[in-house]
Amino acid sequence: MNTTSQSHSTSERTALYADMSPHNLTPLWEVLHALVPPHPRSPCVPAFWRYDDVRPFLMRAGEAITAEEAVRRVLILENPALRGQSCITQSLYAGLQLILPGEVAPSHRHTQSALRFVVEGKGAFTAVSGERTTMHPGDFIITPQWTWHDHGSDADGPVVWLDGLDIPMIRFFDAGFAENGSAAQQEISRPEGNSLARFGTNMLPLRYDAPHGSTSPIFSYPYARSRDALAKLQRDGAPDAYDGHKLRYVNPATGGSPMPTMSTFLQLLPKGFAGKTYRQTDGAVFSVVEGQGVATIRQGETEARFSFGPRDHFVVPSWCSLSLTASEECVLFSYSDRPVHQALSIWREERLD
Ligand code: GTQ
Repeated sequence: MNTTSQSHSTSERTALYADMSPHNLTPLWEVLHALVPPHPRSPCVPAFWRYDDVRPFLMRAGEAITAEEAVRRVLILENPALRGQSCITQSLYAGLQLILPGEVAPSHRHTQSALRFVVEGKGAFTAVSGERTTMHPGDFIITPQWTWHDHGSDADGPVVWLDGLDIPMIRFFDAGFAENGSAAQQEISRPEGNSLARFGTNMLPLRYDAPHGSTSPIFSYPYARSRDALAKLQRDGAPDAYDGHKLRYVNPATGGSPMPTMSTFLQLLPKGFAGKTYRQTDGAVFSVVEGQGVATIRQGETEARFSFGPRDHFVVPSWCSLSLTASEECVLFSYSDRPVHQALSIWREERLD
């Protein structure tokens, strides 16, 4: 009896699905569990890019195409589970950009926000809204959305930086606009360091009028300053059991994240640090600046262990648990989509162990 009614309903359902499909109708009950999961199940996987493996391809790209022709000569760090989608998590983009001496990456602007984290070399510059910033390893530099920006290099060797953009988020909202500049390089109207003087000393101009909306007015957060702060924190107190000594970069005018869509962090793990395990809803991309350590990332039953050193990169997808250990004193930069989670009141963190 039961069997009969079940097979009857199965055939009835199959017919229903087939008949309504041409009308672009589909039954919720077949997908409800996946649509409203009990906890996040990211399709992204943890992944690791060793700089020694990546660098030769960057240098080959330098021979294969000029910065001018490429517009941006970048190798995208693609999540292995999302190949072809130009993203490292569902919401974030990451790439390594190469600029060679004398080259120009021409001026353009777009609604995507960008961060640069300098990985190798010094003496390249980026120009934003009429002001140049010279790049040094470990500097965190911002390109606010819809500002003209071009990159160039007076260096004597290659300069490589990590590009972090919110490209997948802007794509999700179908809100991407872009324009090319009329000249390859924008006109410089302010001396270098001007924005840091106006906004970067815990002071603001009297009649402060946020020049870039909710994005930080500071273009460059020099490594020397942030590194010095971490050294003093280490000297003065014990590290957090999960994060070591970890600071977040801020928009000095609001105390919020430097960009509306991305948070950025710098952390120091003391030599011998064995961090406890945590997970967060914001997936994060890490760039190693100094030291040697191991990132252990668990996703469901699968565990990945990445032994990292300077200039390596890795991604920790949403709700994967992470623990960090350091055999040498480490400094790690990272960025994530946390401000969006917080704006939507969906950010969660669990501190395990
Ligand atoms: O430097 O403007 O990696 O527009 C991807 C898109 C860099 C940039 C990227 C971009 C840029």
